[in-house]
Amino acid sequence: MPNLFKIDSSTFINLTMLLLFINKSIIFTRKGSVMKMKLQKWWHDKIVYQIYPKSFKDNNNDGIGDIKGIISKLDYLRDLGVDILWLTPYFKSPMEDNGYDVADYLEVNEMFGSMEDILELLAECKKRNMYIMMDIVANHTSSEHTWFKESKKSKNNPYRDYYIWRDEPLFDCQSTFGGSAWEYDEQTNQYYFHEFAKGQPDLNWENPKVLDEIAKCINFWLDKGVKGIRFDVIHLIGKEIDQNIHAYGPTLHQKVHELYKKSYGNYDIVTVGEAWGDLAKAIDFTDPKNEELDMVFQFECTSSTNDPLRLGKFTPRPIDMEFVKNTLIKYQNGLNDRSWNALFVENHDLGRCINRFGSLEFYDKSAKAIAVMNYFLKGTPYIYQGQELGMTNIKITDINDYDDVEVHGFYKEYVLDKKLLTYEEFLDGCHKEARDNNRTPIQWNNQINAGWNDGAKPWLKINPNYTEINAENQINNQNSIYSFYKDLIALRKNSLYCNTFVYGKFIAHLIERKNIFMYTRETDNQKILVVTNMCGERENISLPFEIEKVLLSNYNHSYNENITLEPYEAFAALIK
Ligand code: TEU
Ligand code: CA
Repeated sequence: MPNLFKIDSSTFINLTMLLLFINKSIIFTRKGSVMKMKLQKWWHDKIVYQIYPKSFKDNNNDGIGDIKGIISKLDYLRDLGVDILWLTPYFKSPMEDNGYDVADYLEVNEMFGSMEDILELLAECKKRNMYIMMDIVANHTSSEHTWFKESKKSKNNPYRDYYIWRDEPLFDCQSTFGGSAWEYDEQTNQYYFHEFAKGQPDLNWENPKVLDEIAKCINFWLDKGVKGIRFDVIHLIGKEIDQNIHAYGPTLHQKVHELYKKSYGNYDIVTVGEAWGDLAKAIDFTDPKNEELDMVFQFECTSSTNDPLRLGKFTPRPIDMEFVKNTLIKYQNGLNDRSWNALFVENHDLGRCINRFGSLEFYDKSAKAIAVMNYFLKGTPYIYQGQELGMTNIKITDINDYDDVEVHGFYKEYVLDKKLLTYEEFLDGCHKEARDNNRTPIQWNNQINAGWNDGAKPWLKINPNYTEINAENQINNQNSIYSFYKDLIALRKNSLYCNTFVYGKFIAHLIERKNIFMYTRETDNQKILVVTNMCGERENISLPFEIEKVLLSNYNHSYNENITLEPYEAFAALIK
């Protein structure tokens, strides 16, 4: 009688391959005679959209955005084509830093709604094949967190070592938001350390209990169906305060790996770290064999307008697009085949990309060119709310109309205390770089309060240009920035080209041309060319390729070998 359970080795290999194909976790490509394995993840072809809940949509008309507001716009987001919604912290918080001061990781911020609302959001996302990415602040909590309230009580309190307490301020450390990073506390006659605002005491990661607590908080949400995590300032958790080491402390990677093991490594989710550093550090974090993070945000491009020789972001300098190009190329080549890039030009801490990377003179073309340049690179595209509408920086002329703790911290330090900048100079810097530029309410239509709510005073001013720049205006206009983003996403996901956009090799061309960013994405059987003129002048180029078909363009041109590119002209094309 034949043994039904006995299979020969080749059948076994075929079955295994079949299973792996079905599972979509591994693909095989032939390179010469060698079989090469590549790991495929469910999120590799997905687009992330960042939501700042306080500003996205105010459903109950109390002047603050909310979760119900997000739910009401899910179809808008689905139509745009995005898959993963990264929500900045929606946890209980006194909002000194708009939620990055967490008072309880397991509770929903009442301003935004309830636990039921979050569960409803998760369920509504699921119906639309969309996912939620949460934002975990592991470096610090709010001073309103029970851990800190306990910690403050006495030197013997079991929570004392959850935070960093010293008898004296060390090394004259400055807070990221201006002023000293040490705050005196009368009750126990010691100082606690806060890298950010006073209300954001740093957790003491040298205490192993801290890691266990954070792991528990993460698992709580992953068990509810959250599918991604963005880690706030994760490069800071290994700090050695007594040696004045803040970023990339000696135990950082060991801690992140341990967190992976105790929490998210046991779930099939996607992770991205906010990690200010360089390419080598990005590789350490994201090399899959290290089991830490899937990708990190690199800030070399977005922070290049901050003048380090003067007062950083409050004395901005013009963007150097050649530097941006070379930096993008460096990360594409550096992470290629090893780990994964996070592609972004905006977030809730930056000004709008048209103001920073593009040109108001060529408003429409530069908005589209920035998208082409960035989102056909290899990696995961992140779009920040309103970016797809071409929202711009807001002109604020009264310091009191800014909300951000960072603006007020540096206003006090640079203008009032040290008199390094005049009021006008400071406001000028804010107009270019302040975080509030990206936090103004989303402009949904040209009605009262831009359709963001029904007329209650918004927590932050609405950009008066909402009468022109708003979603309703753009959704049915084929030439709008919104439609361009939608077309771009659809193209990236088109089954004919998707594999090339997601996995194709990145190769830069015409690198020596200052204002031109030209690259190809290549697989064994397909090549796609991406060309961007990154400046407001005409540029002539000779194409080293033959174009088969233009796939997306911000001008209606047909292209042959010699091209005169208009200011901010950008296109993607299939080439032979
Ligand atoms: O930001 C970290 C950070 O160092 C900067 O982005 C900072 O916000 C500042 O703009 C530099 O000039 C993260 C969050 O993204 C930010 O919103 C929080 O305020 C901060 O951490 C503290 O949690
Ligand atoms: Ca509200």
